[in-house]
Amino acid sequence: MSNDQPSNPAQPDNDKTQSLESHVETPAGEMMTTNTGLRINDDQNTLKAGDRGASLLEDFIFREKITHFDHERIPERVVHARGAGAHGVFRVYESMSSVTRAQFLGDPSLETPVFVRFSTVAGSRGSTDLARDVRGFAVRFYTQEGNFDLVGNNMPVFFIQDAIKFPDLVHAVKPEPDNEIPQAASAHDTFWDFISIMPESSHMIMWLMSDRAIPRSYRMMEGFGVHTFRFVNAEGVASFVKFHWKPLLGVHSVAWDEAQNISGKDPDYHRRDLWDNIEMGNYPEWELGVQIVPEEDEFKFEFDLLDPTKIIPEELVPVQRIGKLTLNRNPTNFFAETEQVAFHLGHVVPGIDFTNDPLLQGRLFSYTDTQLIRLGGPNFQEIPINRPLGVVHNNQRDGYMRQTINRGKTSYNPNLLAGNYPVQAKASEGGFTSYPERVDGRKVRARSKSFLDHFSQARLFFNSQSDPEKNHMIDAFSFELGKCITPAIRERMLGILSLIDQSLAAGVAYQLRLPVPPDPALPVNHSMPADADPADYDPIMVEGSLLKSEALSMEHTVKDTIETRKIAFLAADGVDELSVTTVKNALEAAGAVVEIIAPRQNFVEAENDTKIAVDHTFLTAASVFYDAVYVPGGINSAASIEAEPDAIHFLNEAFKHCKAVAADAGAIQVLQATNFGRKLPADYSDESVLMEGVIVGSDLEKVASQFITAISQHRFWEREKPRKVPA
Ligand code: HDE
Repeated sequence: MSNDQPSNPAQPDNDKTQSLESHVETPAGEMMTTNTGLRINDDQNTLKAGDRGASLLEDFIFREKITHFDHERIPERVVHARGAGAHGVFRVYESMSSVTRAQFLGDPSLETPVFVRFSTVAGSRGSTDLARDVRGFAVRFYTQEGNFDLVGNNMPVFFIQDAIKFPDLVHAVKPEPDNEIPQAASAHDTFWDFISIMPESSHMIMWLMSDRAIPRSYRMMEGFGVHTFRFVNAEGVASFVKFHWKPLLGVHSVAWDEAQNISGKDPDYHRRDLWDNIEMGNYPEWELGVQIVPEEDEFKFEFDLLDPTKIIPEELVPVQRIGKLTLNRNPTNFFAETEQVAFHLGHVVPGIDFTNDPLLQGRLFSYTDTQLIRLGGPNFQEIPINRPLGVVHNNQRDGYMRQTINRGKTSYNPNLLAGNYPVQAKASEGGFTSYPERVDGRKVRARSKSFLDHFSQARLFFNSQSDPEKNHMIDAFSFELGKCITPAIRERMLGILSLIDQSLAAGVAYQLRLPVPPDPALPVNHSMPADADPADYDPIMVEGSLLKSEALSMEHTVKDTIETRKIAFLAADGVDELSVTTVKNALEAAGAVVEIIAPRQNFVEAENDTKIAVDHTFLTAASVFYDAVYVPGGINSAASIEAEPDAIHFLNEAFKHCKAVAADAGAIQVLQATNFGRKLPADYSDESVLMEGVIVGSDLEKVASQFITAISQHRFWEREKPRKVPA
């Protein structure tokens, strides 16, 4: 092993990435060796008896190489198999020591190294990034007090309330066991069969059928710890806490048709987007948010804080933004880091503790257990990416692939032979002590009555969506149920939907051409206790008084930046160079990334004979990879683009997917050749904004600035109103 070069020296180092360097192998300038360090003279031919064979068993070089190859694969994760990782750092803004004794949250001068892995849940390792699915958002903090893993998702609730149902849920959503179809998709019978008889999934299903399930980028997703955790301060005072990650670029999604297209054209879309942006120095950032509830307020809510199918609406307990996560370094090796990282929500530090959420409790068992089969034995914590920053001292010994060389004769405690070392740490010395929550009760297999309202928050979610978001959900349900082949499943699901919202059920029923289930005449407040007098009933959350939560709709997300957005310029020979550079410079100054798409590779020759580098052709690019499109002027270029069916399709598709489109007035003929520009007058006079999100003009500075405003809106969903825009 040698440790000369980090893979990308421009990306910052931290204590963890430096510690990984001692394990890095770099082949530059080195000779090839066997695993025992013997230099290899011929790696092209096996050892044979004569040049026509047979091969000799003696060939230890061949045997070593092939044997290693034969054993290269490890089992993929049973869920979250497909993922992408990155290194980074976290820093708290102000000390949180009043609520938690966790050191990394108590000291703003501390920069904590992190490793993050994003994932989809249902698909295999090689499946598409753009599946309609939950996204994993697992963050490891390498703190001075040990590793803390916040193993969350991009949705704040879960399908089930009790961990014992997890294998059933996963078996239902994974490809069906007889023919292993479909891959990375929930749109099939077994999933909806299960869901249609699991009303506790109702809230999560609303998130899954919303646009949150098809993010534009990992960099534009929220993250949630889901369960209620506990903070404990140095005085031993506890409070409940929900964790959030808020992306500084806002929360954005693609259109479903766009997602399906991307899945075919670039199944690595999210992985590539994360990698490329870190390489470009566009470091993704999130703020860590916490909702803190004092212990004494545990029962003040209409729902149970221990129920993982419930959120605490931000209107009831605001999210405090307490620190920032920045991802600033790509892994050196996918397998060594992203594949071998072993997250576990039982990896906590003093000051962070658990609650009795039955899903959380079950996860505490599952994560270590799964690493034993996935990584092959009990020493997986010694794999470089899993090691904590400090040295590990305990009496655990041996096992497959042991790396540590433990000095001394003792491997037990107490001992006198070695002075009783390693010695237990007092709480004041950083020793972890569990929060002494009082627990007593009978042994029962039961579900708490406080977990039984499955519909109020599902309804709150639907009510909180904008009209386009609601339409997308109706379409998503109609797609998914439309792919189910057993009619009874569709009918049962309509029954569930009608308990959530009658207009939702009616919209889906219309598309499935099934009767709308009868209006269940829902009570205003589902979970008001039976013995309560409605006049006096005044808990913190009454559904009637919290009909909508702004935080649940993506309509209210960050829409004032085009940073890192990808814009396609469609150009051909004869393009007006000024038109390209003026708009390109303006977009790049605002932080966007511009790529030139042309009929042929390499370059286009501008009107003024300069050569402009081409990034892609219509063969290798597609509109679905970009957030917006610009058509620069130049008579010959415009004529060539107009005559290029793939270019016209590019524009039609971008329009269909509600993206911003702009053109130099000199390229008006290109827009006139599209579905949406057909009605433009031939004698077009400079008007700038033609319709929402479509800009044409000859004042290039003005076009650029209007284009920037339009791109920052992300998508013009209004265009879908007449529904089904052709492309
Ligand atoms: Fe997981 N989950 N999970 N999960 N989960 C795994 O652990 C499990 C749940 C989550 O990038 C597995 O190392 C059970 C909720 C993420 O490596 C496994 C239950 C949430 C990742 C497992 C849940 C998650 C996993 C598979 C119900 C959001 C990927 C491989 C009680 C808060 C981590 C592995 C990575 C991975 C079990 C429910 C998030 C089998 C039993 C709720 C982000 O241990």
